Amino acid sequence: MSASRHPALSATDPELASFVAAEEVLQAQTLRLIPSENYVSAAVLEASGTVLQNKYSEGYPGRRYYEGQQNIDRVEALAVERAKGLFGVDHANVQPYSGSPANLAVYLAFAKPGDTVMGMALPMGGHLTHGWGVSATGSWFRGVQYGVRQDTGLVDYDAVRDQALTERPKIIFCGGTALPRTIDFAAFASIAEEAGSVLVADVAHIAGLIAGGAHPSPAGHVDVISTTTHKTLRGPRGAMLMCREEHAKAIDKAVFPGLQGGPHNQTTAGIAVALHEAAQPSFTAYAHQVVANAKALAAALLERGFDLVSGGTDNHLILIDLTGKGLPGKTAAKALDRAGIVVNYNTVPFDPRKPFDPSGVRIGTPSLTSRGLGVDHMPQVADWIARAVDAAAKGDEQALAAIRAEVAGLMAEFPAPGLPLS
Ligand code: DSN
Repeated sequence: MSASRHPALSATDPELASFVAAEEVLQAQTLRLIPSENYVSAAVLEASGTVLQNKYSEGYPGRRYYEGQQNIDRVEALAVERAKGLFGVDHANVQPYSGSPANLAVYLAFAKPGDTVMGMALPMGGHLTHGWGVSATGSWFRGVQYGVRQDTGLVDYDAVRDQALTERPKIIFCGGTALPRTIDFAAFASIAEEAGSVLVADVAHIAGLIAGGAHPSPAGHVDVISTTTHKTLRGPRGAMLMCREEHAKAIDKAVFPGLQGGPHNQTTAGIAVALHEAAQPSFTAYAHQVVANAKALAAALLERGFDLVSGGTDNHLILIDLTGKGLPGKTAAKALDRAGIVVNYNTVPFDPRKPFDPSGVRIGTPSLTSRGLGVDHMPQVADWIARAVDAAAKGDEQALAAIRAEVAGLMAEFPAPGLPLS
């Protein structure tokens, strides 16, 4: 960040400004493969940093507890209309602060403490808030968890049905954070109907793919769609809950006054801009390119002897099981970071290792696709990953430094949205 780009921040707080500047350089020069991250556009960045954040707006458009909402109401109503149009839903609430509060609001709307809720187990690819024990959702509710088959790495829908019919959960969550395969929303819908459960699709990871037509939509199949806005959807850090009209009141009441106070209006503005961007033909191309890149990267990794959970990917995400490489996921992730390739270590299904030092790394293509990298670059990316893992196993720091320089060289050719430095 140059002083001319953020003159007031640089003048007022040069120390903080230097941290932001360093982060901008880091994001520009590294190959960011964390599948839940992305680059927002300059327009989303601008909208997220506006004076809209000076307003308190508890309530909803036309029904606020504070005056002076002429402009805020228009911003939120625009975001809501765009969300409804893009995802084909009856109702949208754009106020949840992020994914976890959004999911908590779902519990508040449909369940009582102690009720049984069902979701994918965290180590199998689910999310903390889908009833996992260490989360409030697993403490306040009776969480029962499904997983994937050990032989295929895929969800066994017959097993999910049997479990749902035995447990009769109030809520079933589908979706997660480490799922490389297409979610069959219709199959979940028939299970939820049989079990008498409210079905929630947590599409935080794949919302952008759904918006761009690169993953089937849960709309029409599920009761509620929960999503963050900052992953493949390429918006600011926030969330949305979308639902059928019959659930609109319950969802709105749960978000406010049930759980949250005033919405973050500057974030709502950023979400509105991201939704506008996601409705453009260029975003449809982006979403399909994300998937094409992930498939090409998966194929290139398989060629280099990597073991991928479920054998590959249908979406933006690849889960690598490093057991066969003899390197723990955390060691690999840290070595890749030193090589300028940013990933996160992750459990793999049936992982014999602990979550803080698991067997896998999780990677994805949303960020590199936002920079314009295509399928032709994926063998190079796989090569860097293979070389870095090999170097880590040998403790070869020079090799990692050499990869870092090569990565920075390629990244310099592909400026990132919102990062003029690159
Ligand atoms: N932390 C997010 C992710 O990385 O997938 C999920 O909440």
